[in-house]
Amino acid sequence: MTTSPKRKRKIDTAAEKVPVKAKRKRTSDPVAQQVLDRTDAAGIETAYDRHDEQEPRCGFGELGICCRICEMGPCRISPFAKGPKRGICGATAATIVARHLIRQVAAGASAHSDHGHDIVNTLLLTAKGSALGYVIKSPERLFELAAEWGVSTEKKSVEEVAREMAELALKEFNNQEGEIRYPTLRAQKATVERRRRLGIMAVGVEHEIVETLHRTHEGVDADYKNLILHGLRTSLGDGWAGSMLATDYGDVLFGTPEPVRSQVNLGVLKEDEVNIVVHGHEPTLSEMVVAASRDPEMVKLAKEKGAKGIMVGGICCTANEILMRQGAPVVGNFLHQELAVATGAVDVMLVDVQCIMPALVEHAQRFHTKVITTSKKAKIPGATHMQFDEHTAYETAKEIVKVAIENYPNRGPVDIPQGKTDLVAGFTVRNTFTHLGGRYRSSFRPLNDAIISGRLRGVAAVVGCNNVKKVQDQSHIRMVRELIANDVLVVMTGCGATACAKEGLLQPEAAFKWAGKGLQEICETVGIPPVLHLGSCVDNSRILVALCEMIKEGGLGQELADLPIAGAAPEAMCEKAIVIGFYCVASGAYVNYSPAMRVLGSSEVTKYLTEEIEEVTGGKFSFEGDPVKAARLMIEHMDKKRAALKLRPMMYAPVTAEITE
Ligand code: BF8
Ligand code: SF4
Repeated sequence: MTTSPKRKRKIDTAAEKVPVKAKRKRTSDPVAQQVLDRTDAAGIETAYDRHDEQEPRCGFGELGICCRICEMGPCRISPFAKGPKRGICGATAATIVARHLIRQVAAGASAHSDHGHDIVNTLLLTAKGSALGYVIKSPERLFELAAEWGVSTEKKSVEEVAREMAELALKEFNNQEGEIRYPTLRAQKATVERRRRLGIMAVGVEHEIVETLHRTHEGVDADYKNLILHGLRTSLGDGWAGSMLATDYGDVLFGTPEPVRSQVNLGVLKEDEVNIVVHGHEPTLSEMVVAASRDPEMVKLAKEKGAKGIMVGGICCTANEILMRQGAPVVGNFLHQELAVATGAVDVMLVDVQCIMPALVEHAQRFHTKVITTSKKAKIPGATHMQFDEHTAYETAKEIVKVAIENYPNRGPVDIPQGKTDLVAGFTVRNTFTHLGGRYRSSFRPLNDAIISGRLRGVAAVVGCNNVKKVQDQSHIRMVRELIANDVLVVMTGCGATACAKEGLLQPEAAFKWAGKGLQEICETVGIPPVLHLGSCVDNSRILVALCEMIKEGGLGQELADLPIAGAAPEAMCEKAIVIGFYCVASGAYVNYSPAMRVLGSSEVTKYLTEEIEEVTGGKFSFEGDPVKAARLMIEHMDKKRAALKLRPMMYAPVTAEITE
């Protein structure tokens, strides 16, 4: 791991060295490449072109040392011997970097948590009978949560319990005193005590976000360590409340996932069917659209227009939501959004919130595709807006499906690349480990035993986005291949999971091709892939819970920081990825994050995040840009933890990962 800005820039900006005009390698996905070749030939612009247009980047921005928080600014700190070392108010590089970083944490936390808030609210409306079309699909999960939260269910209907639970959950968002509920219910005592000692136990989701904005206002908190501690607290409000509630209440409302087979990549689009691509994040919208597309009235209408049926597939995390619960096909990850439209086969691109490129609208105008926005929080000039409202969700979903059907005959030339890959998804804390415990026993014992005996080295969570600064999917694939070759069980969410799914890593057979012998034995016995898809980005909370369960099972230490585990976001793109990194480090995990956060302009902040913070939370960051080197750092960390726990040596030597993509 490197901390000096100079060295770091060398790793993370390798793409910048390529002359702007030369077409650099943009994707490791051959299916995506086919479409890029066509967009190039037709002179159709994509995010890759806009990336190149931005070169060369502003060095101050990249290093995080420009501040525009107050109207005396903007101020810049010189990274060189000469030039200003303080802003007009006296803020140093460390203050500026830390302030901006925790603002990013707060923005990421608010994105996840606002999404969680909407799901809880939809459950409340459903319980009251005013959200037409929604039903509580998993009363079992609801009653389980009620038992965990100490809410009596005796002589109460499902709706009564749901209402009470939703009202309690809403308080987690706007609590003004006390603590969020999940850490004491789910984390270890030592972890809870550590957080209390540090003063980083979140009071409520919004409380911490508001305080972040206050602390980072001009002339408030100037102490970088104090700022970062509050960033950790804010992130815990997301990971252990906002996101965790999104997952739990999503499971109650839309059903708890079970392992499911499906397919991924642009080849899932259908030449002879109406194609609706749902893109964004909230299952409240996508679940209804999937249901409406299966409505016999809609199917009949589609046939009248000459289509054989209606295909609903997803992009980004909404894809993961409908994949996990409905087995719906995945059209692609973040950098597939423009490519899907460029096939000419998308009749409607339906978007809600987050990760939606505004460029989609202009791009879609070159084809017949209609871009429909649905959230009052996310409108794009030029798009058709059809306001989605929980009270009338099903009706609106049907209207949207109708627009797609009506648009089907308007298609111009269609060119769908034939590539698609089979995958298995739908893993959760419970069902994964029911598998690992054998068919009849739900227990983490076999997982812990496999780690203790040296059959498995540990568990790695590889999560996050695509980033146009990197070759699409390449870092995810290379890192995961290296990890599984070294007997590390990998869990994934978000666009990273889609990247590896496209590569075939989410099939049980992948274990025989690429995993080390120990991991292979586990996969064979249990019938799971070496890489487990745990869902969307808010479902990273499933990983936190799984880790707590591992500690509870015994033999692997007292808190999360003791476990032989590591996390990574090798193609991180947005503020949501930053907050995830933060709550993992706050929870005691080692996290490799790349491209590096924009902190390298302050050696103090960089050192704090990559070294000193380990003394505080038990976790830390590294910013290694090479995915294989990063995987080795993660393995090194796991080995250090294994040694501290005095676990047995690894049973098998790693296989050499032969990377060809
Ligand atoms: O919340 S992985 S690009 S889709 S942010 Fe966005 Fe990143 Fe994809 Fe999902 Ni997560
Ligand atoms: Fe400059 Fe300080 Fe204002 Fe930032 S807050 S713009 S460093 S004067």
